Amino acid sequence: MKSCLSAILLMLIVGFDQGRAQPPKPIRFATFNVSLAASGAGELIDRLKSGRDEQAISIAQIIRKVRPDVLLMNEFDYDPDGQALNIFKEMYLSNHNLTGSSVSTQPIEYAYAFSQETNTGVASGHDLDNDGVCTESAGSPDYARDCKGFGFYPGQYGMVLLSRLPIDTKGIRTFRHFRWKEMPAAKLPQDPTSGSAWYSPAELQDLPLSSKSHWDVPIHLGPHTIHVLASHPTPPVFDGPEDRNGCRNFDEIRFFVDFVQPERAGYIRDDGGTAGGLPAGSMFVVLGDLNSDPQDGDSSAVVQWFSSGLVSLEPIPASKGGEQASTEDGGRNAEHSGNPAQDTSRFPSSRGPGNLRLDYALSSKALQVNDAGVFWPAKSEDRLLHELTNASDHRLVWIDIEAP
Ligand SMILES: [Ca+2]
Ligand SMILES: [Ca+2]
Ligand SMILES: [Ca+2]
Repeated sequence: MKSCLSAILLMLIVGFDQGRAQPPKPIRFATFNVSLAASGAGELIDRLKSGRDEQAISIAQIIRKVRPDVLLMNEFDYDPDGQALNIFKEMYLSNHNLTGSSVSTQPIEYAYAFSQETNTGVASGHDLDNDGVCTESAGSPDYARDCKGFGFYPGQYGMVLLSRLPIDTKGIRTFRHFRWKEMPAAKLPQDPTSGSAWYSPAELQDLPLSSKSHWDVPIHLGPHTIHVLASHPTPPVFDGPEDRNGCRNFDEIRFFVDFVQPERAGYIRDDGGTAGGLPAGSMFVVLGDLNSDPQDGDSSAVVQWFSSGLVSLEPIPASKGGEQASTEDGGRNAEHSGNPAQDTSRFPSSRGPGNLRLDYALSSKALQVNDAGVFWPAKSEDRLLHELTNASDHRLVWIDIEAP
């Protein structure tokens, strides 16, 4: 009798499951420069802990609306105990009673997260901008420019990877300390007036390639592993005719292009001392604000990815909001040759570079991209959602990958 009941129960369960059988959902990967950098260490924690920080509410609403499975946040201040991140997750992302916004969204839980120190705001001990001064105390513009990565205090402009899929914590590799001079044929800047190297040998000994950090974070997807390659290369501006930031931007982007090609990755060493890049045929998704627009602005270094033949080029994430903003803002935007629907950032159009395509989610060719977008609704599409996007100067960019 008991076994008969079990058999009926089993049939019911199997029947129920079959009735619900659906094709596997695509996996949504996203990158978002959230611009949650404060003006002093620990300030972001203080701002967030009321649960009512307006900018953080808007950022959380965007994430809750788009619902990425894997999300890289750029410009989220790092603190060693992860307090700001925990508060943001609990009081904003997964909060059932998120207040202060007229947009209605469902809470979102990220069971897995990775964050670590970055080079931003860490003193180099050298005069890296060559203005004759090496400022030792945090907080001044010269201190920020002389740091290993531009920043007014350690942790500023940090990075966070959030995931609903398990992260292979033991497999994570970081490249925060990899020295720029160790890259073969590195684009090390020259002083155009003297013709000599911009950085002294002693400076190059202490200068990392990565302005924030470079992370290879493996994500488990059933029996498969997808490597998330996260970074935030320095903007190619805020320097002089030597173009030290433009040179660094180029090589920071090149690093991961080399990393996924075994024949080019031999020089790479991670922070634990392990050599080499990804094994041939690995699946990967490049995420980050790469600070490079293929057609406009001051760095076209991202073309290294587009011409590599290694990543899917279609569909290109786009939005109506980008198109609208370009027309509304005018100025430099009218001179751009890139399609404004593909812009992912909004900068001043007279004194600044205008709106650029800087943020990327690029997948290795073996992965099938079903859909892609920039979260930038036009006012005419949805005024409230449009207003949320003003919380950052960048927009969230996403791609949907078919489960392999
Ligand atoms: Ca200096
Ligand atoms: Ca110097
Ligand atoms: Ca543009």
